[in-house]
Amino acid sequence: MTKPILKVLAGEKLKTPPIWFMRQAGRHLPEYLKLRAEAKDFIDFCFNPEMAAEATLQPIRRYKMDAAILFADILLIPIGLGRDVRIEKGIGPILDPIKPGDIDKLKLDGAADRLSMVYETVRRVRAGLDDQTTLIGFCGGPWTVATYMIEGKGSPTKEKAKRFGLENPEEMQSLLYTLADASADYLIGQANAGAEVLKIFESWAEGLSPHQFDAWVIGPTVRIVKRVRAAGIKQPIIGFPRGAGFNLIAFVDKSGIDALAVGTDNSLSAVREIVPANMALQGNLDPLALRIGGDVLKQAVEQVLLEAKGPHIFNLGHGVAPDVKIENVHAVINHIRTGEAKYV
Ligand code: 1CP
Repeated sequence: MTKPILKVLAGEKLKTPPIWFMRQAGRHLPEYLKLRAEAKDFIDFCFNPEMAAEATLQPIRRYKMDAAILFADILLIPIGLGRDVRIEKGIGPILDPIKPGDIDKLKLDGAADRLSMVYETVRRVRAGLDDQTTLIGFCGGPWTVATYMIEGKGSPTKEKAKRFGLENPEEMQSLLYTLADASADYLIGQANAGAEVLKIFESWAEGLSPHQFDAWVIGPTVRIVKRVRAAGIKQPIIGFPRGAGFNLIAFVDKSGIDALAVGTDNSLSAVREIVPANMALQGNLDPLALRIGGDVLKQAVEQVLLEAKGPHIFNLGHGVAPDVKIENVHAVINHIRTGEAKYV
């Protein structure tokens, strides 16, 4: 095993941590915006293996990141299940809000097969990577995907989704388990096509009571991990329950994930205390520091390096924002790889 990310995920602490950034592909890159202008819409872009593979590889060429993250979206799964999803410029995702009575009508049978264009993207990306760069496939956490399906759009409070779960607990479980099964099959498809690591983005795990977190986040995650393992898939799985707070302890204990991506709201050294010895941690530079640059960024990077004891993959605590300057990304990478901190 020579790829640095795979070594870290196997429990090795490297002198220089490997690096990749969530949302490293996409809107902060001029080459992405140019390519994106050629597609009819964002969903078409995701389903076009040539374009999606190119977008995946763009940050690898520009930054020599240690991992490529498949260019796709967590909201392809609802499409596989037969729901409409649009991504509107300046607004974000728009879906037809799902009602309790619609859940039985979701088309679980064949859901992951309807996303097979994504597996073709995975094959193309793998063929374009060298022997040091790892390809990460992913799905959304069922709760996070369900919030978009129920609310019909991004929501700061997720109140509608929480009400849905509290007022219709059985339908909620059925929705989350349907999403878990489709997502597991989708991850299996990606792994079989060449994804070397799998990640579950539970981006909206914040603000749940321990009971809600157990039912809506941990239960469905366990279901995904079990189904993926039952299919003989050995790829390490990174969990990212962003904003989980104290619920992180139960998540690490019960979910079955192999590594943990840590958000900006936790300290890596505190999280290290609650994970099994040698569990890889990924994170957790503040995305705002990457936007600001200069001394703020330099100090934030040094803080992360100081706190990351044990196996560590350097990343952000959340995604790269569209207004991030390319030279700031270069400065971070240079600082970590050469020890030279040239921030402007
Ligand atoms: O027009 C465009 O270019 C659309 C913008 C965009 C992009 C570039 C969307 C719509 N999705 C993506 C790509 C994407 N999404 C990737 C691959 C690129 C990479 O990481 O380098 C990945 C892994 C995602 C996953 C994703 N989509 C998440 C989980 C990760 C996270 O950042 O929390 C979530 C929550 C989404 C939903 C989504 N998709 C798109 C938007 C604008 C949103 C809403 C995000 C929000 O509500 O803040």
